Amino acid sequence: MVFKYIFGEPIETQAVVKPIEETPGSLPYFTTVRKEEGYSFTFRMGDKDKIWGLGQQVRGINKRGWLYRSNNTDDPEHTEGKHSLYGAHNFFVLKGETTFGVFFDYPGAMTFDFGYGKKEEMVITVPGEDFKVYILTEDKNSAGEIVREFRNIIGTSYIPPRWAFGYQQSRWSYGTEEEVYKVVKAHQDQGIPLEAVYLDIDYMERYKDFTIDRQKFPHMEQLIRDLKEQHIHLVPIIDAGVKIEEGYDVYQEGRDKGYFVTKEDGSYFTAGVWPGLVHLPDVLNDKAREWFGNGYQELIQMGVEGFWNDMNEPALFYSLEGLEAVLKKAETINASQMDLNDFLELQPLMNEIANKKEDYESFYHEMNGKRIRHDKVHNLYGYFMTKAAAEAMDRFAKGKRMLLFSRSSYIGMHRYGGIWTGDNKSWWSHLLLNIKMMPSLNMCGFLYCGADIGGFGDDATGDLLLRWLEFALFAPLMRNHSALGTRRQEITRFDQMEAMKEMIALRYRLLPYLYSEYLKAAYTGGLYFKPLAFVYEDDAMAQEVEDQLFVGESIMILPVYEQNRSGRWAYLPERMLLVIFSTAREYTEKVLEKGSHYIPIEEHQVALCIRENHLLPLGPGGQNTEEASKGDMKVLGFVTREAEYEWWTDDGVTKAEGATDEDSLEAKGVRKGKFTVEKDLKKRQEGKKESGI
Ligand code: MIG
Repeated sequence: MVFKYIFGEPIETQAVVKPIEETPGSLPYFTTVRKEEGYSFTFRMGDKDKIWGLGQQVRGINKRGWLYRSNNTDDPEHTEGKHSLYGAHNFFVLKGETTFGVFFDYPGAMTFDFGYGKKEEMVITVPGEDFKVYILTEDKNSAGEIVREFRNIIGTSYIPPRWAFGYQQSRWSYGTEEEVYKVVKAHQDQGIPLEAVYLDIDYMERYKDFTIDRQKFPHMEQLIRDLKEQHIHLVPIIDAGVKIEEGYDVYQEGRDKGYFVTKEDGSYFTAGVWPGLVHLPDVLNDKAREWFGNGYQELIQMGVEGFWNDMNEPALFYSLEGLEAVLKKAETINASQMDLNDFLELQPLMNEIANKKEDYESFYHEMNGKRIRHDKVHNLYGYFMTKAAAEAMDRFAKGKRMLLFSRSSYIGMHRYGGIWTGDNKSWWSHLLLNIKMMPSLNMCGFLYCGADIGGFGDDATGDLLLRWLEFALFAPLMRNHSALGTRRQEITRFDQMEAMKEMIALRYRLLPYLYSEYLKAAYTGGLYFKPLAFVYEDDAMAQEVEDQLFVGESIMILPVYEQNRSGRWAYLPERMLLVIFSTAREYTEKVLEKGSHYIPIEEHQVALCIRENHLLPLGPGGQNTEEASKGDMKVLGFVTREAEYEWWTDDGVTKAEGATDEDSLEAKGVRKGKFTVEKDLKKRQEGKKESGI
């Protein structure tokens, strides 16, 4: 059951797409308190209550015991002391004696205190008057079913083209044509599958959106064509801010038509980002959004089939006013007479100039005929920038699935694109963070997700990259990306390259299964990455396991996320078949009983468990997703009676024209096959080595 409560006159965020009648009265479960500004909602938690959700956030899968703030922020330090990352995903399930789901459709900054202030108190604070709250309940008190209910009201998640499940290589930046060709060649020489190469900000002319630096990319059209012939897609970045420069058509048009956000006095708000001074397109305004989307057209016509949208929190290095204030302050201080107090006053001025609250409160959007101050809708900016791109793709590449993902997001954007989790670091703790974040994102509708494999900031080591690949080979978005100034991170640069290559090859063998499970998760509101707690709702141990995940219905993965480890402990909530892959073709199998086990997993190995009477189809693999989707499939299985696997697929490129959530799967192009296996237990219990399947 879904109950909807309306406070004031909420902004239409389009997060929820199913029409739901308003429920009169006040929120169940919570004590509502009217504050001077806004409301707070308090719920007394039981000792054992767990909280799942909130999407892109720091810390564990169980969100209890910390204060989270939905306030989309460009902050590259994803440490556990932080309260916000790039997304605002205001949905969670509380699971305990009572079990319910909650979604706060409020696009301004708000907080979720999950037992931070008081151990047993949940306090949700909305510092605004206008918002909607959805409360979801379900007969069996199943967290998974509540998530499904939620996913059903927010609409089908974005489905990328199948090639976007291939291995992708990025770097800030591959700055010239030659460099792109070199990266491609380095992979091809080693027989490493590669399906996308990314262009970071340096392909543009002085960081101007929708331009190409022709000095560095004189033959862009040909580059795109050449790569595509080899099944490789070139994926350019688009930043939110539009450079202020006379003669630059995007700037001039936006300025003349009034499509940028404005300050109180009606003049355009000016900020500093990569291009220098910029205006921000008012993507919350329908006309401005369509106009900004038109910018993608030229690249699409050149053959580009994928984009990544960056800096759309929106990130502000500074505002013009903010910078002026700092410089003015600095002028008042005389260096030779400066005392420590002056210094301590001066020092943070520059450090704190970025992404300032006062700046976000100083500009306005024109949304559906209403002038709205930015901070009230802050968390929608990345969502609507991505919607601009998605709508443009529908106009300029009709009927074709395109790759699209964003850094900043809000629930609702999950229908238009995926996300990458931003500027993580080459740290083992961030591999673990990646593992824990994925299921939470899935709960909020974001399925096409991934972190920068190997880590973005800081220097990666070969063992970290390898272990990371061993997890990320299960993630829909499998992209290696790293920052300017860090150690080069292509797999060809490490001693462990052969092992890394095998893990990528294994990804391609798993592709039919992973893609099938992705389609199921998207079309049925299920989780692609599932915590054990969602599979074994009555198993107390399983409730707490956060470093093993189900991927789809058949397998539980056991990633190794610590350095210098040749194995790990794992908890099996039931008897399962352990499969350890040493290469894409060689593996060992062993039945393990329910309970805790130490499992040796060498650096070059990846471990997963198949559930009893479940199957894992394996494809032939190949150099690209097209090859990997054809040909004979084998199945691995742990079959003690019989097992069946329903295999879903489609053509991988077509976007079902105008299909609505109500249309049948067939109408959306989904085809289903079936594997059935009957087997006797004896053979499987012996544990045997097979190769060359
Ligand atoms: O201020 O475009 O998260 O992936 O490489 C940094 C350069 C801007 C942040 C993105 C990152 C990208 C980088 N960008």
